[in-house]
Amino acid sequence: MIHLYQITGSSSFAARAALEEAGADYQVVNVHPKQRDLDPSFAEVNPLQRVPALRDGDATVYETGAVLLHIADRFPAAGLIPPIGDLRRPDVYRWVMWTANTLHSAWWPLMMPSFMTTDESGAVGIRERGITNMAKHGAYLDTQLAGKEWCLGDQFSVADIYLYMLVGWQSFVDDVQVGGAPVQEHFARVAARPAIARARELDDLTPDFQRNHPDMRGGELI
Ligand SMILES: N[C@@H](CCC(=O)N[C@@H](CS)C(=O)NCC(=O)O)C(=O)O
Repeated sequence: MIHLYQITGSSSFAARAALEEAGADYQVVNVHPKQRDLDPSFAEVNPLQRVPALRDGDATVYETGAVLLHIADRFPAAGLIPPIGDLRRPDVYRWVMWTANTLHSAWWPLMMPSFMTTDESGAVGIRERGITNMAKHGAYLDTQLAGKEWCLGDQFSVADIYLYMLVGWQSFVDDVQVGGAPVQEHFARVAARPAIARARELDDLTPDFQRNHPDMRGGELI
């Protein structure tokens, strides 16, 4: 049995969405964001105590990109990554690595600028630079997605799920949209998939990614 350690509406959404796409049999373990030590098994699965974290039998995996690639390999029939030897497979690696290294981390200066400096007055500049960088990433993504249905072209993959989640985070931040029409249309296409809609419902997210109950995380009031 697969156990997904999650905080609803956080990075773990991508893992849950991939498990839903795969039709996997899995159980969630809700982590309370302010009491991460409540369940000692969480630190056994991820010593960094961050979600998503997955226990799959004797294996453990954490880091969103790694969890997504593991799920894609674990459920080959779902076609969430081309098979080994298929020349489109490295495209998934590239997409997932770029998304993790660049897009995922590009949100922190926008969402939590004060965590990135000890100088209170520096937070404004960090956020402004974050907005400029996000505009560059959006422009790059527009070029990569123009004329394509999915990141790989005609095949849906875990790369689409990861990108979808991180574009959805635009709803957490005022006056920021990731990319133009190619990115936003890709977001809408992924959003319309039944498994993705189900994952949103399970995570209690609205279609534009807002939390229905912002005070309810990990199944508990915070
Ligand atoms: N690089 C990590 C980042 C994971 C991460 O920061 N997760 C956040 C949720 S978005 C978390 O676990 N926060 C829990 C907390 O800070 O209490 C990944 O991609 O999995």
